[in-house]
Amino acid sequence: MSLMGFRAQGSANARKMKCPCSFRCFLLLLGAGSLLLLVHLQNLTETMLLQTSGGQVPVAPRWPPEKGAAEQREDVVHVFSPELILQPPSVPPVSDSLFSSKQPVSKRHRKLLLKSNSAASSTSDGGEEVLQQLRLARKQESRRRLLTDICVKYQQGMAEQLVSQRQVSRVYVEDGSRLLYCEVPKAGCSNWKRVLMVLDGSANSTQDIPHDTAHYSNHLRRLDSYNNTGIAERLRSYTKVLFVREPFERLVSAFRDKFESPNSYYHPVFGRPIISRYRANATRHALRTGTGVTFREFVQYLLDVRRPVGMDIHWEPVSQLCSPCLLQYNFIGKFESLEEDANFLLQSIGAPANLTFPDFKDRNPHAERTSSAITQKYFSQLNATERQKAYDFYYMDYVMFNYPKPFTDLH
Ligand SMILES: *[C@@H]1O[C@H](CO)[C@@H](O)[C@H](O)[C@H]1NC(C)=O
Ligand SMILES: *[C@@H]1O[C@H](CO)[C@@H](O)[C@H](O)[C@H]1NC(C)=O
Ligand SMILES: *[C@@H]1O[C@H](CO)[C@@H](O)[C@H](O)[C@H]1NC(C)=O
Ligand SMILES: *[C@@H]1O[C@H](CO)[C@@H](O)[C@H](O)[C@H]1NC(C)=O
Ligand SMILES: *[C@@H]1O[C@H](CO)[C@@H](O)[C@H](O)[C@H]1NC(C)=O
Ligand SMILES: *[C@H]1O[C@H](CO)[C@@H](O)[C@H](O)[C@H]1NC(C)=O
Repeated sequence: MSLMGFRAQGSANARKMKCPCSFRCFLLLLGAGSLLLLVHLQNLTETMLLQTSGGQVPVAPRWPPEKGAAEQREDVVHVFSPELILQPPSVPPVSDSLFSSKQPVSKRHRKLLLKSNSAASSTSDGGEEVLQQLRLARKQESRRRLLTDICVKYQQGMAEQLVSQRQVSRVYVEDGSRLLYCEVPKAGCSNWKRVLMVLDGSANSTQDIPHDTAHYSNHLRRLDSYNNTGIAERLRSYTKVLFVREPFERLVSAFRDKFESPNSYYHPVFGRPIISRYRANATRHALRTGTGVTFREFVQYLLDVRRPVGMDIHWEPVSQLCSPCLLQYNFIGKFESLEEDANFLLQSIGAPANLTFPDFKDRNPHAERTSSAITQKYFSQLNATERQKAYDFYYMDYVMFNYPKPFTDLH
């Protein structure tokens, strides 16, 4: 069962059975006045019935109906012709605190349902919120499906490989909320670390955590620090989360961050060899400090098969950094919709209601955030061949996460 979303345990009378309950498993109530419509999502009821009656674990059906993965438009809210089931969900009210470490996911989902339910029946805004949740759940489903399709196509057999410690070395663990987060630099990772620190109780609020504390205080444990049993168990049962960003934009963001402002590590370690290799008439000063690397020099380094200095996590493709085909993430968020995706995730895992995703810009807070216009400007310094090579370099990230070609002349 590779493509399942969030796993959850069955309810009271099926407690021992592990059920593949996913985001699709949301029982969501759509309310309009007194009319409550229970939307049947992806054989949801069937799943629930099996779950509560202790039946066989059903094979998760695919939704939406088969179609070329690339054609799927995740942004489109499908007008679903739901098989409406006019039957209230048989979920007991839950009274324990919204956030407790031992709580199975299904309970949280039920709470979400109850919350949505009461919201939906009292205000129309609540109904909109439910629709929004549905839309985001579908988006996740579509992202997971695309990733699986791409992995089957390009990296067949990958999922059967044994996971090595190196492959989980970027993954952070939050045992309390049973969360694994793969760190992708330049895609909101500092704020994610803050959130993880609040979740694990090492901070009260994301506001209290300065950038360096988020990155260098050793509060957060990485998955490779556990033994093989610990790794396997967590990979099997935790919610695995990945946040990605448009690859060229991520690259430009990394370049600006590391080379355009003073940096006592990147200038000497990367800047010096880059300038010395790719700049014909480098001054002594430039060679000594490694300061002033141009974007074009940086890209030349990136694309050089014999790089004078190694890779770095800030520009390493996500497809390598986080091994998405191997780890089969349950949740794929995007930097382009960071807050929306992140808050949806937080809500789904039952995070405290007052914990929302922060909006701190850590690096060079006065510099403009790298946008697609800024990215285009940087890439205009390259010629067509270089742009194509850079695209090829990030090709897997482009297709795995459904980003369109950034320039029309690319193939
Ligand atoms: C969180 O707040 C409480 C009460 O204000 C305080 O006692 C505790 O030390 C704080 N925890 C952290 C990690 O700052
Ligand atoms: C959220 O609520 C909890 C308890 O209700 C409190 O300890 C915590 O400080 C609050 N966090 C924020 C960011 O307000
Ligand atoms: C792995 O770690 C867990 C918890 O730290 C421990 O209980 C278990 O015995 C360890 N397993 C092996 C094979 O070392
Ligand atoms: C290097 O400097 C020399 C002399 O200043 C100049 O003629 C030459 O064009 C420069 N080469 C490059 C690649 O800038
Ligand atoms: C683009 O730049 C590279 C150097 O990075 C050069 O080798 C190549 O000839 C250029 N291509 C074109 C089409 O100008
Ligand atoms: C579940 O979904 C599958 C395929 O999507 C469909 O063939 C089947 O009839 C559905 N079952 C129910 C009970 O809706």
